[in-house]
This record gives sequence, C-alpha cells and structure tokens, in this order.
Amino acid sequence: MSIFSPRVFSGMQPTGNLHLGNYLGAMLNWVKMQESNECIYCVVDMHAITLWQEPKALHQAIRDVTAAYVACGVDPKRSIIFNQSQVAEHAELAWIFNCVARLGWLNRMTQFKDKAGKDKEAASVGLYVYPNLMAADILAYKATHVPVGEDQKQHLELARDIAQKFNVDFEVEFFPQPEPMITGPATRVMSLRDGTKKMSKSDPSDLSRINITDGADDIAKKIRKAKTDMDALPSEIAGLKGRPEAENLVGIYAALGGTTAQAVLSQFGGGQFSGLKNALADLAVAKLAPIADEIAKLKADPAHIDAILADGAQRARAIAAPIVKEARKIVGFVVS
Ligand code: AQP
Repeated sequence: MSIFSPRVFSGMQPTGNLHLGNYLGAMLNWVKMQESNECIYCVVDMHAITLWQEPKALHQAIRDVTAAYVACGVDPKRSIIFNQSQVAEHAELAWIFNCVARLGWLNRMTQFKDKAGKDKEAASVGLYVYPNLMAADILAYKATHVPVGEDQKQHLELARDIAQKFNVDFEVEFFPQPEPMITGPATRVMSLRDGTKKMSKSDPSDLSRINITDGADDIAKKIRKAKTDMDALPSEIAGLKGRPEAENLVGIYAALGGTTAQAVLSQFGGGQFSGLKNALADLAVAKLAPIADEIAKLKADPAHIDAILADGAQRARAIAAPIVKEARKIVGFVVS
C-alpha cells in the first residue's frame, strides 16, 4: 500500500486552440477521473513561454483554454482549475529539480529535439528544462496519477526519476512515483494530413487537426480532405497494419463514439473511406458542437473565467505551499 493518498494532476498549454488529440488523448480522462478523485487541472502558461508567445495572444489563450476545460466538463467546484504562473511554488520546486535532474536525462528527451529543430543553440533554456518544470507541477501536489496522451510518457518517466533521486539523495520518502494514465482508444491521435505525425496545435496546416471550436462545415471539410490510401477498409484490426491514416480515422471514430476499433471495422469494413468519413463528420459535429457553443458562452464573460482561475490558484497554493516548504527544509534551506 502506498503511503501517498491518490491525487490527480494534469495540464495543457495555452498555445492555441485545443484539438481532437487533446480532447480524446487527455480531456475525456480528466472529466472521468474527477468523478472519484481529487483532481487538479492546470493551464500551463509557464510551459507555453518556452516558445515565444505574443503577450496579448497568450493572455487570451489562457482564458480560452480555461473555458475549454469547463465546456468539456471539468467542474471548477469539484476540481481545481488554475493557471500555473499564479502559483509560485511550481517555479520554486522546478529550481530544486533543475539541481536534481541530470543533463544526460534531459539530453534524451525527444520533445526537446522535435521542438528545438535543427538550430538547438537558438532554443530557449526553458524549452530544455521543460520536463523539470513538469515534474515540479506534478510533485508540488504529491500527485500520484497523471492522465496524459502517449507523447508525454517520456516526460512522466523523467518525473519519476526526479522523485526517486530526490528521495534517495536526501534519504527521505517524500515524493511519490507519479503514474501516467495513458488510457482509452485514442492515446495518440495523428495528423489528418500525415498519419505518421501526431495531431498538434503547432502544425502549420489547420487541415491537419480538428479544433474543438471548429464549426460543422470546417469539420466536414477537414475529414473529407483527410489523407487516406486507395484500398477499401479492412474488417479486422490486423488489416490496419501499415495503414496509419486508416488506423487514425478508425481510432478517432471509436474514441468519439465510445466504442472499439473492431466494432467500427465490423460496421465499415469492406467499404470505401467515404462511408466512414461521412459518419465520422456527423459524429464529430454532434460531439463537438455543444462544446464549442459552451466555450463561446463562457468566453463572453472573461471576469467569470478569471474568478475561476483565482479561486483555483488559491486552492492549489493551499496544497502546494506546505509541500514545497517541506522540500526546501529537506534540501537544507533556512525556512522561516
Ligand atoms: N495528438 C495527440 N493525441 C493524444 N493526446 C495528445 N495530447 C496532445 N496531442 C495529442 C495530449 O494533450 C495534453 C495537452 O498537451 P499540451 O497542449 O500541453 O502539449 P502538447 O502535447 O505539446 O500538445 P500539442 O498540440 O502537440 O501542442 P504543440 O503543438 O504546441 O506542441 C497532453 O496530455 C498531451 O499528451
């Protein structure tokens, strides 16, 4: 039995519109988990500035992502919703973790390699130490469960290594080993233009992703134009091997419909892609339109959104402050 009480933490970056990958890979689990857990959901604005953000756009995006959390079903009374920069303990603990994590560990992080691109010398230092801040986000609350998409698995492993090294270095059993919760039929939603790349906010082509605020026409157009191959759909899962675009569309349909890939293939197998695409467009519109309407309503009242964030930050601080204070004592700092 763990000595740590279960607590859920996760976050998303306010770097643009949330898309179907964020929704199916993480958000659906967030909403489910709040039914039986203490959950803390953060808008990770400090992570966002590891790449340059225009200040006005960032300000707006923090409110937009908060509205999206609520519209998707995160309940700000039951769960804690706040933006990271309002709780200074994240940055404070991240500094301690900068001194715990090893350069060799960070050098292995594939997200840094992807995001820094060819010119690594020009990348911000923040982008490099991003995983240490992510570990601090989680461990400032001694969170035990972290619902994320597949792409965050490596960062979660690093957070576990940091927790363990801190405990070993200081001979304590202070931080838990946070468990990644990578579950559901769409833990890695791929680009609609290239089934080998993940769907991402920063893809220059808007046709590559379905934003959760897209209208019915855009959704239908993007799905119609989604890349596919020339063969008919298979009737069995094994037939999806080597066909990433087909696998992606089937996975998205299954996740949105709350069913399995096999059930989707039993329905559409043997047919052309157009049948699946038409049904998928209808399903996506039915699921996303009410969310987009709710986001629009919430965005009309920014003061309400700011109040949710202020309340969440206060509740988050109440949990993180004593934990981070204790971490400072363990390190040996003089704490008053
Ligand atoms: N394509 C995806 N499939 C499944 N899950 C995904 N997630 C992101 N993309 C997919 C999950 O969504 C959560 C929030 O992600 P994020 O916004 O903090 O950062 P990200 O992973 O960097 O998302 P993007 O869209 O790829 O942003 P950019 O383009 O700015 O880098 C995480 O749980 C993530 O796993």
